[in-house]
Amino acid sequence: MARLEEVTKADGVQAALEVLDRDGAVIVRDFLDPDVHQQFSDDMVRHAAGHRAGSVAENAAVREFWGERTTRFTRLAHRSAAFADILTDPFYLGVADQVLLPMASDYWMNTGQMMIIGPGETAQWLHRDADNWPTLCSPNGFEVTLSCLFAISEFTAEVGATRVVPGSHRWDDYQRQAEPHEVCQAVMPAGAGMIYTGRVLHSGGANTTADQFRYGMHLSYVLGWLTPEEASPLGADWADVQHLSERAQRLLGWRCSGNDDRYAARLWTVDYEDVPVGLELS
Ligand SMILES: O=C(O)CCC(=O)C(=O)O
Ligand SMILES: [Fe+2]
Repeated sequence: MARLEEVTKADGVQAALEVLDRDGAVIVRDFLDPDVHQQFSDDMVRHAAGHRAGSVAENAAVREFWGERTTRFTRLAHRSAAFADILTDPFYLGVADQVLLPMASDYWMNTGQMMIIGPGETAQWLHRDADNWPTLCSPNGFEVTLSCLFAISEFTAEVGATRVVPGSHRWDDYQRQAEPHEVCQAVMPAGAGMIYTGRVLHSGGANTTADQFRYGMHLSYVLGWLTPEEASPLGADWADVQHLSERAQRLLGWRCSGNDDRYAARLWTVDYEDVPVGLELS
């Protein structure tokens, strides 16, 4: 069976980029700072109690993709003070800068989403996250999004560690189905994370345990000129973000894009000013 390669932060951003370029995914073993991890995990366990598994969407494909026994929720900057530290992790942003900045003057958060896979859940279908923007997901295309699945609890094969098809971002036929032997699982300890490109095939795994929950947190970025999955500034208030850096505010949609001296164009403005200026917040 295929295997995913691991790096540590000490190996450096370049080492992660090399594996990412070759395989489409790379595990960073020591991703989360232990204190941040503990605080975030405590907050998520508390919030999970208020959320049901499965979606109420009318669209059956959405309900299936979500997972009947999977609990998902977002608004993470509103729900945990520790989230901003993960959102602005220098190692993750270092990788994202290299992958996404060739195609845009900046990027913002696509979504920060808890994916808690419960006992009895079946495997999700293999997909590419860049299919959120279908015309931009093709073998000859460019990267529009970068994702990471953080293991908030340990990711074992039995509990539903993410399935990945290494190298599938480089296939010249995106209609091709993966063979079983091409699929591996991102088995990793709590605190680790798997960074993967928007063009690699992956999916949530099956949870075959009787009583264990897989706490995963998906955090992705998308080019600043594309619409993100999550309406982040509608879910995190100014009070949640006003103390954060401008970079974090931009990632969360509380600042406009295009603060690039080469261009006059700015997107996501209020009164054609930056968001806090237009709203007279700062
Ligand atoms: O839960 C996982 O491991 C991955 C889920 C996923 O890929 C998705 O919902 O887009
Ligand atoms: Fe996905």
